[in-house]
Amino acid sequence: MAVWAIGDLQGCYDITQRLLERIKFDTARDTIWFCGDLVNRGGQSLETLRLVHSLRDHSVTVLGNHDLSLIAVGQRTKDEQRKVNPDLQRVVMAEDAPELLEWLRNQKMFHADRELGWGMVHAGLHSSWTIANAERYAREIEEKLRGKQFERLLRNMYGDKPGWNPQLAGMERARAIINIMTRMRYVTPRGRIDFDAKGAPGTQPAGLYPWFSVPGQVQRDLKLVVGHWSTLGLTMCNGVHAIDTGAVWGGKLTALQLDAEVPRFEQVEGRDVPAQVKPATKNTSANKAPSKRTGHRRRRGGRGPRPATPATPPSA
Ligand SMILES: [Mn+2]
Repeated sequence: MAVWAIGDLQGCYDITQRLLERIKFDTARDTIWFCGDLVNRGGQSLETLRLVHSLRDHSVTVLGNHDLSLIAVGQRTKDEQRKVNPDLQRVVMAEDAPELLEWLRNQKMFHADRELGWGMVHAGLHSSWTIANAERYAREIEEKLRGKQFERLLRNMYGDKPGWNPQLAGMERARAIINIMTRMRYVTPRGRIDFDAKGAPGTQPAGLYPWFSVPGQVQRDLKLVVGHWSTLGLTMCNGVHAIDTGAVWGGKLTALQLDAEVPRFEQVEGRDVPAQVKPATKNTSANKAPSKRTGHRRRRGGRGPRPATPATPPSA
């Protein structure tokens, strides 16, 4: 029996299959934790979503920003759907779209397994959030997503504000939680998310910290596995294991075995051609305007786990 966590698939179906072969994934004995961002940019989002859906009894999925965007796109009119990028369009126009999107909408924002000793979230947790806090806030969003008001939530989730404050209520509270769990990379010591800085640590403006190493971090009783931040590379810091290694950008797709004595990683090569970046229609690209991807392409070749704060930018 093995429990594996796998980083952002981003619509890279062939690569996902190759990784499943590499780890000899067997539904009779193994479980996979998917870190979110199953779709978008890789060109095989529909196939990828069908694959993860078919593994639903043998896996756990937390939602990423691209997954939430896809669910939101699924609620729009056909005319509006024709404006989104072809990769997502194929998903929402597919015959089985209702089933796939309904399943996706019922996935988690945060997953914890105390027996295993691990928690999983797509982007990260606020520095003040314990595992119990994260579970509670995640359930708030999941209830809204699964409930009658899910369309209202999807319409109101876009936006960078407000920052987290436990007194927040309603849609502002939901937006703050969603931004932390699905979009955060760098934060200020006071906990404000910077939505512009996306590079590897060392490239960020002064006063910003990776969310997992900002001063005043609460002690958590579980290790965490996260995705979302492809320029970070494979990183282990303060119990946080970041495994989005940018498969869609020509990096690698990573699996981390969670029930191994020592961290065990398996990787396969990502896409040969890094994803095309084009100015997508507003709101199609996961809660934010697409950024310039210059310098985003990852080096090829072997990349073992990196220590906490890699100093070199990712571009070769
Ligand atoms: Mn993401």
